[in-house]
Amino acid sequence: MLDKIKEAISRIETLSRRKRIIVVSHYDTDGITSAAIFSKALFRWGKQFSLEIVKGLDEAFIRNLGEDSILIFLDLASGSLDSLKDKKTEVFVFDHHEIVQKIPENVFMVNPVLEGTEPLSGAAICYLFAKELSNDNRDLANLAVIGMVGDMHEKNIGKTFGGILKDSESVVKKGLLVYPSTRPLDKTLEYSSNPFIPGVSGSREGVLEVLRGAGIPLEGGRYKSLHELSDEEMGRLITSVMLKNVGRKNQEEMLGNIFLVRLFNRLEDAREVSALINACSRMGYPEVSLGFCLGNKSFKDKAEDIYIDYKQNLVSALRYVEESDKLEGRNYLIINARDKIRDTIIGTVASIVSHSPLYPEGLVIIALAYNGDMIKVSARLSGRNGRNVREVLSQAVLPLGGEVGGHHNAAGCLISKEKESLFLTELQKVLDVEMVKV
Ligand SMILES: [Mn+2]
Repeated sequence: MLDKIKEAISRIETLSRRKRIIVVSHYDTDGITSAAIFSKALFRWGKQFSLEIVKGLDEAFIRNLGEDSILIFLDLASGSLDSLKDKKTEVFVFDHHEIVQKIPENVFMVNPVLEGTEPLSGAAICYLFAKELSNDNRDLANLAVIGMVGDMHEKNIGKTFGGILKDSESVVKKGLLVYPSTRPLDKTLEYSSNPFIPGVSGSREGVLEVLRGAGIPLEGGRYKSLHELSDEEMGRLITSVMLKNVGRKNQEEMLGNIFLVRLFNRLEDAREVSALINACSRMGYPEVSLGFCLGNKSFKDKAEDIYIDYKQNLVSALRYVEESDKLEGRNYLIINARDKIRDTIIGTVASIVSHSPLYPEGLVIIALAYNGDMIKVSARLSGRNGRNVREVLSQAVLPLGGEVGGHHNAAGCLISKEKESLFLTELQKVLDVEMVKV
């Protein structure tokens, strides 16, 4: 892939002498960190450019992009190649998503999928680009680590990711994946909602019991943080948490690598930073998380305020789910939040519900929220075994028109608001019919 990156650099170098550059990136953590790395690298390279952060790409957006500029897409566009082929300008795509259409002549694609290398996030690809431009860009490696963690590419550390971790001087530790691993353990466990640990999350009693069971004492009036634990203590903590959770849906997902990255001259938990960046975007402030990633102190304070706001938003959304009327079947739960929950967090809400110990393995959870004249639909499967939720959505959407994205355990689609009741009827039909077959 480095050869591809080198070629992209020389092409951009030549083209940028007579054309402006427009960079477009995605609004999630990986997209924001990609944008931050790429803009810093372009700036240091002496290139002028403009940057746009988007929720997703649609045909109208692509049509409106100027053709007197080079177009550079980060962390997206692999699925929009058919729309890009009509652009009368050079297009560069630095992305890691699946390529479903033919790569047009005017598109230069840098994508690990093409190279058969280890899976990398958009931010990691942008970092390789930046580092190829100059070794001075190694200070951007911490952002690449956050992007990798944000896109959940962190389970297996391959050669490339290993190199990025080394450049970033991150600290990696195996352990329990509750975050932030930088706070006193009792607080981290008590406030952990992702993962939600039954009998521990939200329960002071439960937390103290787990810590006692693990033989982790109060020291000088405070508990150690997760990353301060010795290997032995970490082992005992894992046993103690697992004992409280025998038979739980996603036990092994709770174990993995903890990453500490340096930001604003402090070691921060990459998961926590990723959650903060995501929160800003989902609350409608992607420019704040971008400023934060670029190291701007005033944006840091703003981002932290938005993050608190986001968590409160999520709590009230979950309360709404608890209290509102739901359409319930034997193996499904439909939450129609209309305008009561933001479309940008409805997927997160559905995920949290699907991990809740209140609901059995195999339950299909479908949540709807308005987005202008459209409705955002998110489907999740509780646990691992059960119906393919992408197929469920596809069948329900088929008669109405619309495209479904996702996979077996998590999927989503957009439908027009006018079709709300029709969709709900179709959906219940699909869900009920299958129940008879089972
Ligand atoms: Mn990504």
